[in-house]
Amino acid sequence: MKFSEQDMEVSPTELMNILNKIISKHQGLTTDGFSIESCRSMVAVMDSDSTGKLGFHEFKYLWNNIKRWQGIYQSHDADGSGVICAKELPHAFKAAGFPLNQDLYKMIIRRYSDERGNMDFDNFIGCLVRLDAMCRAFKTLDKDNSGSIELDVKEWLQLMMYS
Ligand SMILES: [Ca+2]
Ligand SMILES: [Ca+2]
Ligand SMILES: [Ca+2]
Repeated sequence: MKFSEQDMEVSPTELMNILNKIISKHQGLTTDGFSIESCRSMVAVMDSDSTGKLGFHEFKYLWNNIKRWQGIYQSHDADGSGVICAKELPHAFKAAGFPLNQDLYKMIIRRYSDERGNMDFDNFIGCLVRLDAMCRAFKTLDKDNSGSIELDVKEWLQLMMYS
């Protein structure tokens, strides 16, 4: 797919159409499709210049990550079930650059996987987009690199409500 820098402003609906078109061409990716809600959330966490859409650089960053995470999804679906089960998840997330502790993995499964602990492709991408964006937001706020940040209620709400 080709994108040009000028006419590049992707709305949540356009993002949904692009992603659903792509997954329809891929076998081995179990998914019930990207919903408008998950695309609105992805645009929100990626929209660093607050335009409500993804500009060229925002989209390119997202795009490159999705391609990389798709490869990780497929190579870490060890049993070939088409979904990432609870056992496969820590390995996949580690490979994506997110070595988390057991409690966080459990929480992520609770939020993004189905009742049997399986995560499908759109949930996997939605989760990683958010995780990546939240880690970057933290790093930006942690100006002295101390590993902890201080937020007032306004900053907290800005972070939480536009995501
Ligand atoms: Ca899904
Ligand atoms: Ca934007
Ligand atoms: Ca699997």
